[in-house]
Amino acid sequence: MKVLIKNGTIVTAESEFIADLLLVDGKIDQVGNLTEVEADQVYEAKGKFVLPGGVDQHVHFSFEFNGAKVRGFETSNAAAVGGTTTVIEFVNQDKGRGLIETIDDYRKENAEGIAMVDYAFHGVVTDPSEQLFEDIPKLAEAGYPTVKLFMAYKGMFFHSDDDAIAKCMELGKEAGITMMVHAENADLIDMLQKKCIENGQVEPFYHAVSRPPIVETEATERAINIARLTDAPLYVVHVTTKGAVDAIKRAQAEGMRVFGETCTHYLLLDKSDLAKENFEGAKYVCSPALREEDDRNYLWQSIQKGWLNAVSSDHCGFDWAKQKHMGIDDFRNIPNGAPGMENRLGLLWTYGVETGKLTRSELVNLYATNPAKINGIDYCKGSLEIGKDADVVIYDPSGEYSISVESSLQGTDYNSFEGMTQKGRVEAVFLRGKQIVKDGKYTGHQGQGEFVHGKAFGLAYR
Ligand code: DUC
Ligand code: ZN
Ligand code: ZN
Repeated sequence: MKVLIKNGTIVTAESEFIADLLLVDGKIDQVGNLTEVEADQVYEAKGKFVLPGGVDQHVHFSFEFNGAKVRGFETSNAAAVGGTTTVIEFVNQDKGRGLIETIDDYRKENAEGIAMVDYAFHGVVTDPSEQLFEDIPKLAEAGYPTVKLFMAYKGMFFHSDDDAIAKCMELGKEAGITMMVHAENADLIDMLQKKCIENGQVEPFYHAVSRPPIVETEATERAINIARLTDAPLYVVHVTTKGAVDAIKRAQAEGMRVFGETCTHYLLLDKSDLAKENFEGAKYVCSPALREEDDRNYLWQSIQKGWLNAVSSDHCGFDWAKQKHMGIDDFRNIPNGAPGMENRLGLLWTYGVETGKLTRSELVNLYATNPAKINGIDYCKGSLEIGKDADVVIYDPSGEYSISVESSLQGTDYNSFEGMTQKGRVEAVFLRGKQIVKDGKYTGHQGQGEFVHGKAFGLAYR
C-alpha cells in the first residue's frame, strides 16, 4: 500500500520545508519532490503542516483511586483525533508478582484488540520485593524499559520509600532502565491535608493548599540526591514548579543525567480553577496541583530552553458526576487526575506556536521526537525519517474551534479545557500508513493499535 502526501510543509524537530512524503507498507519511504511517483492514495496537503504522529508518554488507562477506575484503551481514539499515534501507559505491579508478568497480562487483557493507537508501557513499583529486583535487568528484553515510583500518596499501595527508589536505580542503571518519579513529599502532604480537614477546609481548593510547590521541590531534590548517590539517570514526570525545574537545572549543570517533562494542564490551567463553585473545582484535582502564573510562565520558559524535555497529557479519565463526587465532603477522596490526551497538540499549537512561544520544530520535539527517545522507541516512532513507522499528522492551521466535552471522545463527562479556543485542527492522521482520522473524525477501528517494544538505554543514557 502506497500513500503519497503531496505539497505539505514537513516539520521535523530540526527544520521545516515543503515536500512530498511517500508511505509504503506502513513505513516512511521517501521525502522530496515525488511528482512522478504513483500511489494507491494521494493526499493533497498544500497549506497544511505534516508532522510526525505524537508520542504521549504519560497516560493513565488503568489508574485507580479509592476504588474509582479511569477509562481505558477503549477511549484511545481520542488520542488519535488529537494527533497522538503512540501512548505510553503506566501499569501498577500486582502485589506479590513481578513487573514483567503483570504488564504482560495487563497488555493481553486491556490493550490487545482494543487499542486504537500504538502503545507501550511503563511499570509502576508497588511491591519492592525480590521478584521486582530480579525483573529489572530483564525489563528491556520484555520491551518495558521505564519504571515509575510514586514518592507521593502516603498510605496508598503504590507509594514508594526512598530505599526502594535507590535499589531500583542501582539495578536499573546497569540494564539501561530509566527510573521515573512522581516527586511530591508524601509525609508533608499528609500533614497539611489533616490540618485542612481539622480546620473544616474540605473543598477541592484545599487539594492545592495541601500540596504547595515546596512539597514538589523537596521531593525532586531528594530524588536527584538519590540519583547522585547511585550514579543513575533520573526522569521526573509532571514537573510543575520553578523550584523543581531549578533543581533539575542544577543537576544538569553538574553533568547529571536528570530529565523531566511537564504537561499541558500545568502550562495552561490555574490553581484558581480549583475554587470554581458547585464542586466544579473537583474537575481540576490532579497531582501535583495546578499552580499560579509565575510557575506557569517558568514552565513555558523551561520547555523553550530545553530544561524540560517533553510535554505529556497525564491523561487520567475520571468522570465528575460520580467519581469526582466521592470527595464532595472531603477533598482527599476526590480521585486525582484530569483528562487531556485529545487536546495536547491543539493546545501546544494554539498557546505555544501561535503565540510565538514555541517554533513548530520545538513543538515536534516536545510532543513526539523527545518522548520517543526518552522511552527507547525512537527506532520506529517520533519522527518522519525514512524507515520509521509511517505515523503522520496533517495539521490544518486555519479556523478556530472551541474545545468542548460535546465533541470529545475521551469518555469523560467533562473536558479540562472546556471553552478554550483552539487554532487550527488535526485534519488527518495515518497510523503505520493507514488513515485513521479523516476530516477531523476518527475512522479507524478497535484493535488497530499495536504494542511498541521499548529498548533499553533511552535518552537519559545517551
Ligand atoms: N496524578 C494524577 O493527577 N493522576 C494520576 C496519578 C497522579 O499522580
Ligand atoms: Zn503522577
Ligand atoms: Zn500521571
